[in-house]
Amino acid sequence: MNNLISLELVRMLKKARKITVLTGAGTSAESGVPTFRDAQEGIWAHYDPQELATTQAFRRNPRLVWEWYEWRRNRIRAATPNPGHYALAQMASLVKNLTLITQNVDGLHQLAGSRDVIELHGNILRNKCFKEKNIVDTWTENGSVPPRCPECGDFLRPDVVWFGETLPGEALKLALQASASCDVFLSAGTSTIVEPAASLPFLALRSGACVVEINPVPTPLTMSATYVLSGYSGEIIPHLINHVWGETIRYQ
Ligand code: BJW
Repeated sequence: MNNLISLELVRMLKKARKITVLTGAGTSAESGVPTFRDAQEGIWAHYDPQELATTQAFRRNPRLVWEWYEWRRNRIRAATPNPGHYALAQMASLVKNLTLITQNVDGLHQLAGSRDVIELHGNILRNKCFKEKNIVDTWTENGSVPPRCPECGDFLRPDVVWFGETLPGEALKLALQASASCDVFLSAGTSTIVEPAASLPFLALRSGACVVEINPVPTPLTMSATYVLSGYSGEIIPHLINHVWGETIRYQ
């Protein structure tokens, strides 16, 4: 894999003062969490997003949506971080200023030790009130599926961002700032299709950053990226840490 990483890229990463990383479902694929759009294994190969990941779908059939999320949560609770997650957590200690933005809702970056992760699409392990949107940690089980908000009695729903919903304002603001002000932007394991996250690497490019894509498959970013490292993030990111900073991965 050495020949994948050019000397120029090594120099660029070594001298970078500010690195911004955007991750997507592909970075958790090696932990056994299914991606969304991969043809065989992707979630949308088996389920229709319009039936499950919109407020309209929840209104139509809250029980179906809740149970689908429960099934996914159980898979995610059983998953553990992979070497790519650990390598990104370690990168934060090697770079002066590293911002980690994720579209993932699985919390695996945090489990690997990353701090201050910007979660653009929320977190599947949290719940909020469908009506009031406040986070709800505990409720009484009375047989209702989905369970009810202890404050207002409306349904609870997962604290994730569905299609057509706006992203958490502060997270998006920080992500835009970090993308517009970095020297190097790493885009790992995302199809670069879902907006507004998909615009972040292009914002970085326009702002003069070097953009590195890590993905086994070409995406709408590939033609514009400064460097493309074609392969799995769980292999490439640990290799970068080793090759650029001379460190081996610590598994916490
Ligand atoms: C590996 C690998 C390995 C595999 N290593 N790589 C402008 C234009 C057009 C449309 C819009 C627009 N602005 C807004 C929209 C509408 C919409 C949108 O973008 N639609 C597109 C489909 C076109 N966006 C929204 O609705 C967003 N809201 C918004 O913008 O509000 C304002 C607004 C609303 C309406 C109109 C206009 C403005 C909200 C988006 C919310 C996304 N939610 C989801 C579900 C989260 C909850 C849940 O988990 O159920 O988020 S959808 C899903 O996609 C999930 C992901 O975070 C997101 C991105 O997916 P990701 O991470 O890229 O995964 P995949 O599967 O697509 O790709 C995996 C990649 O990994 C692949 O490339 C593999 O090759 C690779 N890979 N193994 C490295 N080992």
